[in-house]
Amino acid sequence: MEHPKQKGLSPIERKIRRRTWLSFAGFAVFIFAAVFFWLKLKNQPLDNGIAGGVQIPLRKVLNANEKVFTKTFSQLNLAKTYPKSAAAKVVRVNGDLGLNTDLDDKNWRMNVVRAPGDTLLLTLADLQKLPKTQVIFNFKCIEGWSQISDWGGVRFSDFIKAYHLDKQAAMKYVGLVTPDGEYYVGIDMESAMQPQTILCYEMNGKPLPLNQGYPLRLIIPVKYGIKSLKRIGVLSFSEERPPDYWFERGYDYYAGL
Ligand SMILES: Nc1nc2c(c(=O)[nH]1)N[C@H]1C(S)=C(S)[C@@H](COP(=O)(O)O)O[C@H]1N2
Ligand SMILES: [Mo]
Repeated sequence: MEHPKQKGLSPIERKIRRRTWLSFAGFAVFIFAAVFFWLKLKNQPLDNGIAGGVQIPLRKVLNANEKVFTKTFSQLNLAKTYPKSAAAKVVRVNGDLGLNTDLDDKNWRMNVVRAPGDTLLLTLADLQKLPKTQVIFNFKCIEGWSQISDWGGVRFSDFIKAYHLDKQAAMKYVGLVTPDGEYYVGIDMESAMQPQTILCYEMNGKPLPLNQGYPLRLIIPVKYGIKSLKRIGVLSFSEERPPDYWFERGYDYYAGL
C-alpha cells in the first residue's frame, strides 16, 4: 500500500524524500553526539593551574600540534644529508685566506670572547671531549662547484650548552676570525645554532688537513662555502653584524642556501 502523501510521487522523488529524511536524522545524531562529548569534556579536570588552563584532553591536542609544528619547522631548514658512500674521497680545496701564516700548533687556542675582556681559551682536546657529530652534505661554493663531503666535530649548539654561553647565544650574531685576522665571517645566530652547524676537526674521519682548516674550522651546511671559515682563531658574539670578508666585496651577507 502506498502512503497517501506519497501518492503521485515518482520513484525518484520518493528516493529523494527518503534521502532527505536520512540526512536529517544523521545530522541530529551528530548534534547529540557533539553535545554529549562537549558536556563530557567540560567536566574533565584542567591541566594544572596554568593561567588560561584548558581541559587535559584539549591540552593533549595542543601538545601534539606543537610537536608536529616544531618538527616541520626544524626539518624545513635542515640541509639534505647523504650516506658515507656518497662522500668524496678527495675533497676539493678552495680559498687560503688566513692560512698563509705558519700555524703555531702547540699554542693554538680557540679564543671565545664571552664579553669584552673576558676570553675563554679552549684547546682542541677540550672540544673533542664534547659529543661528536658527523655531517655528510653537499658543500656548495658560490664559484659554482659543489661536492658531497664528510665532516666531524662538535655541534655549535652543544658547545654553547657545554660552556654555558646561553647569554651570548641570545645575541644576534657570531663572528669568526682566523688567527692572523686575514679572513673573517659573520653568521646569524639562528643558523649557527642549527643542529648541523659544527665546530669541525675531522674530514673523512681524520684530522683536518692544514689547507682545510686544521685544527678547527666551521662547517655550516645551510650556507654557501664562504661562511665555513677554516682555521678558527677568535669566536665572538654581537648584536651588530660582525665584519665579513666577502660581504665587504659585494657578496650577500646571509649567503643562505
Ligand atoms: N680561512 C679561510 N676559510 C675559508 C676560505 C678562505 O679563503 N680562508 N674560503 C671559503 C670558501 S669560499 C670555501 S668554498 C670553503 C672551501 O673549503 P674547502 O677548502 O675545505 O673546500 O672554505 C671557506 N673558508
Ligand atoms: Mo667558496
